[in-house]
Parts: sequence; structure tokens; C-alpha cells
Amino acid sequence: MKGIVVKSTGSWVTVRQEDGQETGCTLKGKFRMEGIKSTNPVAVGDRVEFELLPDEDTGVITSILERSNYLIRKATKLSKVSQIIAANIDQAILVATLKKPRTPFGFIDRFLVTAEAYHIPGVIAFNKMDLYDDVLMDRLEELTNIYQEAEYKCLNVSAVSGEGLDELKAVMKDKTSLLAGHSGVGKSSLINRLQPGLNIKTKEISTYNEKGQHVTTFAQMYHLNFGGFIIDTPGIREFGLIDFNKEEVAERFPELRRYMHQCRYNNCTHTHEPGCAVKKALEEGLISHKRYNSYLRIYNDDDWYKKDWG
Ligand SMILES: Nc1nc2c(ncn2[C@@H]2O[C@H](COP(=O)(O)OP(=O)(O)OP(=O)(O)O)[C@@H](O)[C@H]2O)c(=O)[nH]1
Ligand SMILES: [Mg+2]
Ligand SMILES: [Zn+2]
Repeated sequence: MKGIVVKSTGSWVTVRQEDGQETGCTLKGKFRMEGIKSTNPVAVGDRVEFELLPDEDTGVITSILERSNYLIRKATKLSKVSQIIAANIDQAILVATLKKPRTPFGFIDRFLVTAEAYHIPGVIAFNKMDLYDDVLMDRLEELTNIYQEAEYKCLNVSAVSGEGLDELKAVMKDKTSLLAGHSGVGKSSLINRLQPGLNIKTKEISTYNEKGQHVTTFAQMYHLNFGGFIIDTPGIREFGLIDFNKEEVAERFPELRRYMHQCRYNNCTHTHEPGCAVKKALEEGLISHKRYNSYLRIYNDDDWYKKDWG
């Protein structure tokens, strides 16, 4: 029998079959991933084969099909062991907010760079539109221009007023989307609006958030009635990159990628070299200074991908 993992909490995994039936499964034997040490061999989004146990209620996973991609992070801040957050993702939607809480510009760029490194298309959904005044609307327009210039889809949404949700649905239809973003930006609230009836815990109705804990504690995948799946993640502060390489950073900025092949030197770092096409485009206003500064910060920070982004 075949299915897709919709929930994975250590050794207990929920597998969903095509017809919507869900089966709790355990793992048979050891599943090892090459190259990385992981705390969880099976992640949300994994396609697996399983056998039903005689009681017909539970099953055993016998194999994991090859992943098209996966996102990982370190299990703890200092640990060498990784945790796979999700696998087989079609797009990563970053939920950002300009208020309550304000998503830092640098965070958006690091997120997009990471998504590019995994070849997962990135989308930005600016949530809590209902809270924006004129000043924030101007700021939103500025950000939207910058990211659209880099060819990222930008959406304006509100889980409270419902604004922009049809557009968000259209973007998610028939795809597996990962929703990411800081704790409190409204990921779970958005999913509750998009798929009524799920009643996912959000900050308002949670009883255990006094210590500032994240409300969503592990990634979980939900089927969408209008087609597709959505993965809710706990307020993710960092994604890990294995084998992160400085020289690749420029390529992870679509608008830098557009010019970098015209640089005089093919090992140009776009920081100081003569004949740099990226710097020329920057001077001509074809590349945003904010994005170029993000590039420099990531390029010059050897440890950015290891950091806690909170
Ligand atoms: N005004 C306003 N508040 C919102 C909106 N969306 C979410 N909120 C509120 O923001 C708070 C956090 O929402 P959650 O959905 O729990 O946020 P989350 O991103 O899932 O957080 P974690 O699970 O901790 O990662 C709640 O109090 C929501 O009611 C919105 O569009 N407008
Ligand atoms: Mg949540
Ligand atoms: Zn250059």
C-alpha cells in the first residue's frame, strides 16, 4: 500500500492514502539517509509504502520513495544532527508581516536564498493586511516592488479580513506548499481560513503559550479540498544548508544571477572587482540596494546558515 506522510512525531507516523484514509504506522527496521545524520528518518511529505498489520488499524512503513527535495534544520542549536522538516515540496510560501511581529528584511532574503539552494520556488505572502496604515502600505509597496523585480510572487493577505485568500488559494491549488515564517505571523490562522474545519491551534486558543512557546510544535500536512496539500510548520527561524558554499550565494539572488555572467572575471565576487556587471546594474538602479546589501551580508558571514535567525 502506498501513501503520503502527513504527520510524523518520532516513531509514530500518520500516512494518508489517495482516497483520504489515514493510517497510523510505525517504521520497520532502520532507515538511513546518506550524508546526513537525522533525528527523524521519515518526514511530512514523504511518499512511503506500508503494510497493514493484522488488526487492520495500524501499519508498518517498509520503504520511503525517493525524495525530489527536502528541507532540514539542525535538531538543536549546537547539534550536528539534523531534523528533516518536510520533503517533496513544490513551493515554499513565506508568511511575512510588517506588524505584530515585523519580519526583518534580512530574514526574508535568507529564507529565499535557502529556498533557491534547494530549487524550491519561493512565494511571499504578506499577512495581517488589516493592520496596515498608510505608512506600512508604502513600505509594503516598496518591498513588493523589490521582490517582484526578483521574480518572486508577492501576495497581500489577511487571515482576519479574508483579503487576498482567493489569490492565495489559486497559488496553492494542486501543489504541495510549505508555509514558513516566524512564530506569530499567522501561518496556522491562514490555513484555518483556507480549509475551514481543521481548527488548528493558533495563539488565541492555545493554552500553553505563556512561556512564549511556539504554538505549532512540529510540521503537519493538511489536504486542501480545492486541491493540493499545505504544510504548517512551527515558527521556523532557520533552515539548514548542507555544504553551503560562499561562491554560490550570488546565484541564489535571481536579479544578481541575471547580470553576473557578464562580469569581467568569472570568479567575480561582486564586491570590489573592476568590470563587475552586478555593481554596474546596482549603480544603474537595476538591482535594489537592499537586496545587494543582503547579498553582502550573507556572502561575508561564513556562519549565517548556522545561526538562529530569531
Ligand atoms: N490582525 C490580524 N491578526 C492575525 C492575522 N493572522 C493571524 N493573526 C493573529 O496572530 C496570532 C498568531 O497567529 P498563528 O496563526 O498562531 O501564528 P503562527 O504563524 O501559526 O505561529 P506559530 O505556530 O507559533 O509558528 C493570533 O493571535 C492570530 O489571531 C491577520 O491577518 N490579522
Ligand atoms: Mg502555527
Ligand atoms: Zn561581478
